[in-house]
Amino acid sequence: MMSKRVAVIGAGPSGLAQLRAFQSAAEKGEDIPEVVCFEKQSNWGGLWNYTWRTGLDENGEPVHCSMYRYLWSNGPKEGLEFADYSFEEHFGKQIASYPPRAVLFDYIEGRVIKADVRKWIRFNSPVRWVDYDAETGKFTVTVHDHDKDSSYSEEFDYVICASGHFSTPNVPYYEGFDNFNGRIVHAHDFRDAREFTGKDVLVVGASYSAEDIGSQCWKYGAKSITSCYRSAPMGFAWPENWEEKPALQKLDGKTAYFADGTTKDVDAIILCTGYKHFFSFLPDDLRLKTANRLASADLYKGVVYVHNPAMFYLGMQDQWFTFNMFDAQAWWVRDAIMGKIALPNDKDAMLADVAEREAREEASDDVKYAIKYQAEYVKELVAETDYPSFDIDGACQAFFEWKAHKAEDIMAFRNNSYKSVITGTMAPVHHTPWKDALDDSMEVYLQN
Ligand code: FAD
Ligand code: NA7
Repeated sequence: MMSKRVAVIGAGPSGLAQLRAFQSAAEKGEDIPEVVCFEKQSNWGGLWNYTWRTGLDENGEPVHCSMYRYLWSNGPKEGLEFADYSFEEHFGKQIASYPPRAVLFDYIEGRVIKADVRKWIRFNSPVRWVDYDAETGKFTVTVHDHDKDSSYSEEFDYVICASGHFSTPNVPYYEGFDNFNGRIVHAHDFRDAREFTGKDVLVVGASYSAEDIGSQCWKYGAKSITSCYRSAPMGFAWPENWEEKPALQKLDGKTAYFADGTTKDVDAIILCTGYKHFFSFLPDDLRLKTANRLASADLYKGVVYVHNPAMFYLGMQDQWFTFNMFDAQAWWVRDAIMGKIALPNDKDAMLADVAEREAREEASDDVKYAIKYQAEYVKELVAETDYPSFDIDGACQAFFEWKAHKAEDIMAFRNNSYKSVITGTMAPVHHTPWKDALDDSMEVYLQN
């Protein structure tokens, strides 16, 4: 055993990728550092670990989960498949392309059960604070153990922050909210679309949450959906009881006013207005400050914190690629920590890398360009480690088809299937069209 100690904050898909990366090196006989993963929740899986709770959890901590019942993958699973653990290996057969949350949770969990890394995780253990001492070159991580109801601190040589960035809601205020006689809820606290059956629902925002939560409400019988955008409409061919309007201006009683002068009476308002990168446990000198974009600020190679290269971040980018990108990052960070990859020894070189990534991202606002941009990033990292290489262009192809299927019919895109870039097998067509599949349990989904 190397004497170095590594702290991983969070056991969601990113943190678990990090544990699997170290375990795979150990499996090959390499000398790995001691890895300790701190997880605030009582189980792993991050956002994919569903809870009915909202607000504060059983320990009084902010609830992490932003997922909701009936959530199915919003992109094809062929874009996120682990290169070292295929869907076929996990389920014993190929499955349809847009699995519900419970199915993906099972898949994420399957790989780390196999790797036997649960023993590295301390659950019910929110990290409260991290300090870096330049003299000793060590981090002090302060944690609250809710099982024992006690706080303690330990020293580490490296810290990897994998705490996610789709959990702390961005909640705007609009005039008239205080006097509105219905429910106003952010997407983070949305749980069951059946709450809105028969209601006129206003959805604020024009990105994934607005599209999917609006679609859930539509599927489970809302009377009407009105969505409104600040910058640009989503522009899909919506069903007849869904209307897309420009920016919300104010509420007066139950009446919503929009920028084009039109109004609509609504029963409930769902704010799908995005999330904040929020790290209450990090001091100024370690805390990442970035917008939700593909080239995050201050991260060399998208993972090394330029102001302290013993501090790493996983999964902080906006995401086309998810699980396989977190893997590429985790394998790369592992190798940087284990000395197999050398980091530049001056900050300017790292900042130049960040600037180059930002400029390249800003060169086009075309969606295909953005998907390819992130694909190139995944390729770049995969090429520098022993993470199994896979057909990343093939994954892009699945994303391009997905985009076209959404444009064709937003309420039917999940009925399509794609080819695995890991095993080469075509996914079966799901047995029930998405709009009619009201039971999204794993048992029902796998009945193909
Ligand atoms: P998270 O999943 O957020 O995990 C972070 C972990 O860190 C959590 O377990 C949390 O409890 C823990 N943590 C946080 N703070 C602390 C602390 N102080 N101490 C200890 N532990 C802490 N991606 C897809 O690929 N397909 C989809 O269909 C999809 N749908 C999504 C739907 C919604 C509503 C949202 C919000 C996201 C969706 N995503 C989807 C994207 C999602 O970001 C990734 O799939 C993935 O969950 C990110 O993994 P992560 O580990 O980086 O972060
Ligand atoms: P996103 O993708 O960050 O989108 C946030 C949306 O909210 C976007 O349309 C914003 O409009 C809009 N927004 C933000 N602030 C406001 C205010 N103040 N008023 C009106 N509209 C606003 O977040 P999502 O929750 O949709 O998606 C996050 C992840 O969850 C994603 O990766 C999915 O996988 C699931 P803008 O375009 O900035 O004008």
